[in-house]
Amino acid sequence: MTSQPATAALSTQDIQALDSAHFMHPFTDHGDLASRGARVIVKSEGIYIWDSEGHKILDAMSGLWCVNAGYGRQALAQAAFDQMMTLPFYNSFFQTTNVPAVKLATKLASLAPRVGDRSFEHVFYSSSGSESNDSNVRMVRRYWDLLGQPQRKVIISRKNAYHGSTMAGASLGGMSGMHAQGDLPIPNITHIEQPYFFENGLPGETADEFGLRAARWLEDKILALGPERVAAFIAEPIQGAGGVIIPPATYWPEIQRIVDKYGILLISDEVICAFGRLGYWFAYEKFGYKPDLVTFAKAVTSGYIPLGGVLVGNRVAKVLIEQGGEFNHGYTYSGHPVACAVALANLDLMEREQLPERVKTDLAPYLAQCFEAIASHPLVGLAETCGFTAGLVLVKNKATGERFAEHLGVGMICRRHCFDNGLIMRAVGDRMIIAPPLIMTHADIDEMMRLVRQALDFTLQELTEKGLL
Ligand code: PXG
Repeated sequence: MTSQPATAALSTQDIQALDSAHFMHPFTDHGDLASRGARVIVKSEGIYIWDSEGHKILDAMSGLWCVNAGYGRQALAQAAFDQMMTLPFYNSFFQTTNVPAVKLATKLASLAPRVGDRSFEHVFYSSSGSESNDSNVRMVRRYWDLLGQPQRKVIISRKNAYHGSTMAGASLGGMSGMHAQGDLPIPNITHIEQPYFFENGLPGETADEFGLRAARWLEDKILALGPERVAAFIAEPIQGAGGVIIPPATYWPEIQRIVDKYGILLISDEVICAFGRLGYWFAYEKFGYKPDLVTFAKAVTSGYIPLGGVLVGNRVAKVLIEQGGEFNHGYTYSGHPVACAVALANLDLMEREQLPERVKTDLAPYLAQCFEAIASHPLVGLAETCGFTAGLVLVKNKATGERFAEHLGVGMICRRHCFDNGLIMRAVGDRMIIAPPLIMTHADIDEMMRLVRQALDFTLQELTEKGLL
């Protein structure tokens, strides 16, 4: 294809052809993409995006779990513009700093609630969730080295967790498909089963009993490894990319008991769950546990510009700062002034509009009510919500809970009907999930649920016609 001036108007087909020829997408089968052509997203406003053919689509995934403040927020664009004209970049390596990075670290420290003996006065910056988790591995290992326990190397995570796509991030994550490519996990990372009651609960077992049993897999693993070798446990408050897996109420308190008993560090990966998604600035507050390190990214800027980082709790910060000397780790863009300025504007907007509070008192209860109603749909075997995110499981037989065969790709069929009818919903296997912008009104939620129900009806119709039910 001949190259065109950047300003030339391109047809959808032109863009798709150039896309296929030059752009390697993340997590994408390019043979598949070339045959159907990528959907070209061209603009956005509020809770909607539009494609190049003019279709209006309700974005019930907030971009990719990040546009919490919704699209088209002028204050965020203005903050980026102003900061770019003042100081677009300067590094923070060599005894220099910048005002937005300082203000943001101060702001995040003020938003992160103190729990028990844990407080968060320090922030380490990166540009993504993956990088932040790499930083966590470095900080955790450095911490134990400084305390004279260099044998404490192993980080325990969970199967079906998502902690990013770098070597360390993908290793910490528990996605078997990712481990299968690239010799992962890297050494000294191991996984326990996830707390997914619907799949792993025993007949007759209550959710609370299962929550305790699932947490004790951590203790079993610590004992099998030898507690003196275990450095940290990392987990998402609820698993996002894994399919909105919500642990039973007994899970987190028991995890806390176990990490306390063996003195191991607790990393709360809140890349998805922080900044209002579960009705709190940080989700550890909702579940009442005491992390030492908190990973953040995504909604800290509502996704308008890349920024990530780690809230470093006093236990770790004290050792790294007071005993560590130079920490030989950092990124060019650690504390990027434009990203930090956008984050400040975003947090200010979220505070003014009381988005976390709104989720807790209004949006979450309303969404829960809507998902209770959709649970009666013949294809739905389970419908559950947590804060302003939700998942439903598509089943073949509602009475018995029998699942569809994996190769049928029923989740993808449902996702196609969503997309074709103006709704973005993610499919994780046969679990359909949403995480909509936190600015929705009840009328927006009603419209979203109408589209969800329609997609389920179309899926049911297609499966019936194909004789798959
Ligand atoms: N931790 C968690 C909990 C995440 O959800 C990351 C770390 C990595 O962040 P970066 O910014 O490096 O991508 C994530 C990212 C999905 C999906 O399909 C989810 C994520 C990324 C891509 C796809 O749901 N979460």
